[in-house]
Amino acid sequence: MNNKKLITMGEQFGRRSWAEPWKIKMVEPIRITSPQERRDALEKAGYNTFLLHSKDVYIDLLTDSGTGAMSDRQWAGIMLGDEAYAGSRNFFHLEEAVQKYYGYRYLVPTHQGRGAEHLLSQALIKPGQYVPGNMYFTTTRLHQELAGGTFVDVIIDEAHDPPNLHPFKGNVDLDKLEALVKRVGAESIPYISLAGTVNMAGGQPVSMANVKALRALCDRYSIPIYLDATRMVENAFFIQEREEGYKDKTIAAILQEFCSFTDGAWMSAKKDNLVNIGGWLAVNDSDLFDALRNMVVIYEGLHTYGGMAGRDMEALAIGITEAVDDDHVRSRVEQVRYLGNLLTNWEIPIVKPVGGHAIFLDAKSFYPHIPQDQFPAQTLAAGLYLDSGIRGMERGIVSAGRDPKTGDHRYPALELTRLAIPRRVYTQAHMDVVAEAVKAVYDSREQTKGLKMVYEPKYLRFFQARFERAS
Ligand code: PLI
Repeated sequence: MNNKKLITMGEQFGRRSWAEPWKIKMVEPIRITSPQERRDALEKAGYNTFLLHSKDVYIDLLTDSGTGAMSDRQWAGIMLGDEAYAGSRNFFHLEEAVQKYYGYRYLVPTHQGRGAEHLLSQALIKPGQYVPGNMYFTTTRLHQELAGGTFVDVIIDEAHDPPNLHPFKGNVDLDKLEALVKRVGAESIPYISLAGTVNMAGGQPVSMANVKALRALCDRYSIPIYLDATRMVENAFFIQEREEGYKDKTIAAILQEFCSFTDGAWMSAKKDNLVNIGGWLAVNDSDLFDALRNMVVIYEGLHTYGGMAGRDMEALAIGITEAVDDDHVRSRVEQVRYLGNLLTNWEIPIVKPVGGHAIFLDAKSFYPHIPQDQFPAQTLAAGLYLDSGIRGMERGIVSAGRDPKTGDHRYPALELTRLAIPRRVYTQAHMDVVAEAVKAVYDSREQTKGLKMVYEPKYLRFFQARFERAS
């Protein structure tokens, strides 16, 4: 692994530039559709970008989950799959990689992140308990609720304010957390659900100082901390860039230090870990591990594959190693930032500072004339697809769902349309095309009408809901 910082030509000659630390060996053709084709496709999809067929999409920024490009080494690893039902050697490679880079003792493999969320929530949460965290994530909160818990948002207020330039908008507000502990009692809090970076806040990081202080507070009340490590490598990059004392530390060292303040982590390996499918759960407590290892065989598969094929585990073990390479992380975040800078130069409202995995367009500011219950962010995702075949995703009122107690819409402060950048897939030219498309949609914003929801599934409605144009 090469953890030396790359000195770019740009830095050498006083310009700021970067280039990807890889070259392209295989390409996948993509096709731009006609405006009429896009109108037909979007109508068929009920104005929901999740329901589009990917053949009708030009640049696919729906998600950075499972959409990255694997390296030649990962593909070589696929050929080394040991497909034994039990005790596959690929599992032991994976276990070693997680222990080495994340530092936890025990590993439970799962088919993806929500498999791990299910196991952890069922193992730790008792009905009536509260789970504080730094902003909700859709699947995470649902699993906590299905286990009988109530999620409580204890992120700092700045996270809910798109233009606020706080460098660590993912931080936990320790006063909010302590007030909750005092109100409900530490015994009603099974764990803190800490995410680094925070997806729904715009890919915003948590500082090392914050996790250290959180650890001290939790130790006072004997509350464990479990980390959603899905994009923790990107979080480590922001610590290296912004936090005093970390400039000369490697991403790998920062990642390990951060994890050392937590009791375990769950992972959607489809993001940071550079694979198309996979996940894991890792803990330090041996009793909890026994419980999880027993549960995984009910819901995912035997404890040495957890829903993955042997080849998937090998690609994942290699992906973990590649993910912490400093040059890789830097070019990944800088590509997202490149797109953000283009949009910022045109004064298009986005969440700032630009986060690790995506640009989040501030749909409330795009469409101040569309009320939140006419789904401004869903409208914007649809508008961008109609303009150019670019697919983004709603991250606002539709994603927030309904309050399970009252049945009313939740009205989140953030009404965002996310353009997530897959890892190692698109070029700078694609980013230019995306920026121009967003600008075209922004320039015609005043004529845009909102949407009404005509079909709503019970769980995680954003995946399958259908809409029509509001009259
Ligand atoms: O999609 P899964 O089941 O592998 O992982 C669920 C999950 C957990 N935590 C976080 C922070 C996520 O972002 C996440 C999945 N995110 C998706 C699919 C996304 O598009 O952001």
